[in-house]
Amino acid sequence: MKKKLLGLMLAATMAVGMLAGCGGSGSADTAADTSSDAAATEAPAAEAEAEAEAPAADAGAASGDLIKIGFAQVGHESDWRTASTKSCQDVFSEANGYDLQFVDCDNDSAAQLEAVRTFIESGVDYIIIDPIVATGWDTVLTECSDAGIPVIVIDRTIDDSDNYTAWVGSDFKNEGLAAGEWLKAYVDAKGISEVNVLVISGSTGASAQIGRSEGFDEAVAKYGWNKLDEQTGDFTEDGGQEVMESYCKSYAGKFNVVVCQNDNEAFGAMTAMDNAGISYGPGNDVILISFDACTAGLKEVQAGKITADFECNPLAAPFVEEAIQTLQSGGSVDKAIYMEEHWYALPDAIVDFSIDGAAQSMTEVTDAVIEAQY
Ligand code: GZL
Repeated sequence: MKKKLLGLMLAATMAVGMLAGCGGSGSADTAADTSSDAAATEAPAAEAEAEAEAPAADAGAASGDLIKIGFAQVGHESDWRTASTKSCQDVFSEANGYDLQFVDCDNDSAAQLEAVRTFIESGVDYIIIDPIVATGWDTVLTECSDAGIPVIVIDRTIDDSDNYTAWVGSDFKNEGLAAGEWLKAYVDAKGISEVNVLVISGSTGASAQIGRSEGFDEAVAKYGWNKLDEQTGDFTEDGGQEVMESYCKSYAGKFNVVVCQNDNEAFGAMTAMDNAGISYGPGNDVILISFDACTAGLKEVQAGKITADFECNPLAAPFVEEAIQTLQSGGSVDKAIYMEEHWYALPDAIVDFSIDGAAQSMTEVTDAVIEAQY
């Protein structure tokens, strides 16, 4: 863990921000904004400017006082989320010079907007948001801007406004594309001609769900696979089990690939398939694909249950702190910083594949890799 974090922090200082299109249809549920003039706009994501000049941070924060941070976190739905929360709480500690106001929004978009407004009222120096859903943010971001409070978005994207200082996260569509292109290379290598796939997607309207679905669906269309169904498991183990139980009844004997959009859904799907007597993992009836690659997920790869796991890195906090320190010293920060991510499997499932012509490398899951994971 420490090695990986250090690597990321060094990478953070070298990270080259890319112009964020922060694409995504934003066509799903939107945050229910309670303010009177709220209107969840459906405008397509605006291109982010290259360099964002944040409103001047509170002078008081520069006087050696603790820097006051408000963090509105999605919830506590997954191992990934636990790691994300811990990373922020470890970095933004009082010992490091911060006063962190943390709110677990329990996957409730209205509560998340309310938390941000509470941060504004309490006069924090910075606001960090991991947006539960990608739209419905324009009004409250304007309120932050009017209050002169820089907002840093982490992990999931906001697709209906670019009125924030920076975003630190992952390219979710690329994760979906990686899973699709890997699956093509893998079934070809194994001589599997038919792909009948079931998808258990993440929380509807979350940019992680939108991007992963979009990327994987490109492979489905490109290779003419048969996608039997896609239902949301809400990024939870219970959700994954519930959907997989339904699938085992509706599609018994008709599927040979299951894609879960995070590890906790995969754990639930494994329970359901065990109960239904369906074998999965390398050399078995069903190819099980997952995302996140948390420690527990990699253990299931090593155990021969999950065939391939596509990482989404939760350790954004060091990148965010780097940005805040830059802003504190009057500097400007890149609009988008992308996290480093890897694709994991056992040797038997490590195959060569590329995304839009860019060759991809895969990482073998070993005890040492698991030990270093989050
Ligand atoms: C993705 C993150 C997702 C994870 C899930 O960046 O927002 O939310 O993939 C988590 O585990 O619930």
